[in-house]
Amino acid sequence: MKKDIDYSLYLVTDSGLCRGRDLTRVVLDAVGGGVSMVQIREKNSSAGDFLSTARTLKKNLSDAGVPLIINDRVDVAIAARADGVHIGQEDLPYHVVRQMLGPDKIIGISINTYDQLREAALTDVDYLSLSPVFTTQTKADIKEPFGLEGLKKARSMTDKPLITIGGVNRDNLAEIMATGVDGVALVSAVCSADSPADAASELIRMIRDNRVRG
Ligand code: TZP
Ligand code: MG
Repeated sequence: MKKDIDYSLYLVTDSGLCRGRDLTRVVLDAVGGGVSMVQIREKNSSAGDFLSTARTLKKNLSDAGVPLIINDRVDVAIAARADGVHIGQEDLPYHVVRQMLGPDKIIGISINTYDQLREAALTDVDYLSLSPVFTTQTKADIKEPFGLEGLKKARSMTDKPLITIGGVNRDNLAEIMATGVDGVALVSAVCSADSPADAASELIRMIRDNRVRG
C-alpha cells in the first residue's frame, strides 16, 4: 500500500456540471481551496480531448502536489503520465491494469457489494471507493446505496484506504467521516458550486474536524 496519499477530498470531474465554466479552471480553483486528489471522469469526451485535459492538469497538479487519476482509460493515463487510474467493476480487471501501469501508480476500484470488497481487499489495489453511499442525480446506473451503516460495516472489513462517493455534500459530510472512511469523492458539491474554491475549503475543514482515522 502506498503511503502519504491524501484521500481526504477527492474531486471527480464532470464538465457538464460545471455550469459552463472551463473545467481546468474549476479544478484548479478547487485545488486552491483544498481538494487533495483529482480524477478526470469525462464520459462524453473524445480520447484526444480527454488526453489534452489530462496533460494540462497534470502539469498544474504536480506543482500543487495533488495526484491526478484517470477514470477507466489506462491508455490516456499512460500518455498523460498521470498518477493512476480509477476502475469500476466492468472495466479491465485489476491485475491487468496493474500489469500495464506498474507497481508505482495509484489504482483505485469502485466497490458496489461486500463480496466485491472482500475480493479487492485481497489484492494490492491502493484504495477502495464504496459506491454509492447515497443516491445521486449525477450518475444514472448507480447500485444499491451503502448508507452510513454500510460504510461502518465496510470499515470493519478492511484496513485499506476507503473512500465513498454519491450524494456527498456539506449536510452529510460529518456523519460520513464519523464512519471511519479516509475521505470522500464528489462531483456536484464542488463542480456546480457558485465558488468551487470556497466549497472545497469548507468541505476540507469539515473533513479535518470530523475524521476519526489518520
Ligand atoms: N460514481 C458513483 S456515484 C457517482 C459516481 C461517479 C457520482 C457522484 O456525483 P455527486 O454529484 O457527488 O453525487
Ligand atoms: Mg469505469
